Amino acid sequence: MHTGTTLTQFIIEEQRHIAGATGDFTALLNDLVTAIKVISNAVNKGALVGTMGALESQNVQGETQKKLDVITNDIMIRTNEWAGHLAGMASEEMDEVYPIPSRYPLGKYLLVFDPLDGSSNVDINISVGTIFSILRAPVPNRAAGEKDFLQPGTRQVCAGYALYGSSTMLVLTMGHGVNGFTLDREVGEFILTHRDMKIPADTKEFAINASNRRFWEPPVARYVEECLAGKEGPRGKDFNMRWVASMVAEVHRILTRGGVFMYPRDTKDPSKAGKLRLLYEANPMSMIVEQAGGASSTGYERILDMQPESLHQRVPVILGSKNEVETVVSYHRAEG
Ligand code: AHM
Ligand code: MG
Repeated sequence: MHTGTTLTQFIIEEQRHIAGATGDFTALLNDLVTAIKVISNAVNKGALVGTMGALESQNVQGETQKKLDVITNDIMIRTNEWAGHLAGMASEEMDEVYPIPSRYPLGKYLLVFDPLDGSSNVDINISVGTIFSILRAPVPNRAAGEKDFLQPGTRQVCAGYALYGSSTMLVLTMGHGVNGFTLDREVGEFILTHRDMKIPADTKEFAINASNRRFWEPPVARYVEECLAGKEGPRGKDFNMRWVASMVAEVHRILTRGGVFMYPRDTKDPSKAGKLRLLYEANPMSMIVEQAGGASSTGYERILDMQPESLHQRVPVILGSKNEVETVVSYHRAEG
């Protein structure tokens, strides 16, 4: 029986096209994939292994940590720190850059991740995910500090997410399109199932947390109002709405059938530019969406062009089907 193209085979074949590739990147991705399989297993076991529920602790953003936030962060660190490919790691769950312990060699890449995005969904058995971004260390083989991580999203070497849904999937871009792999649990391998994923340019589906409506800025309020007006309104078509509160599930739906996702800037807490974080949520998702033919913006600028100012910086996010994102951006321009 033929299993199809495994993720390992896919990555090695991709690397063959890159002159001077040493295999370091392939090895790094292999470790990352191991971490994702272990996390998938932990998420899937659920209440059987006592990992549900919250801890007393809060993360750097003042959010209550779930047990699985901490467990999955640990899995990412332990699986990726030892092999000598990284000069440092940063995560949603850690205040500071994680230095590679001195007993291990340093490498030329930086790994940034959200180990369990959408973790408020864990206790209710709804899809969650891991989001990651790989950058080049400005100085290879030297311990990286915060500044080294503050690179615009256009400099990402690789971005991806794992979705722990009804099946576990890994969706990946290395800057030449987007490919999706499904975990065959019995075989223990990710198999290429979604080659060259593309987001349709038009859509009739939008996603936003409408409980924040009274805090929205006028361009977003106008856009949503016009969608809700349906056939009789200025858009001349009926729209559908979804909100999973799990960005990975949301982006995966958009990659599969189109749509627009918004976590815009609002007036709820003026000290926060948005809810989602630039380095390990907005940037990797924006690279994936653009590589699949979609668009991603804050409403005012392309997310991937932003110069990050700090590790946990927040940013407004509007991403998905190209024509729809452009409509929202044009409403921001009109207001501005
Ligand atoms: P998290 O990293 O703490 O899980 O927060 C990010 C998540 C996203 O996955 C999701 O789009 C958003 O938060 C949902 O927010 P809200 O609960 O405000 O709807
Ligand atoms: Mg998150």
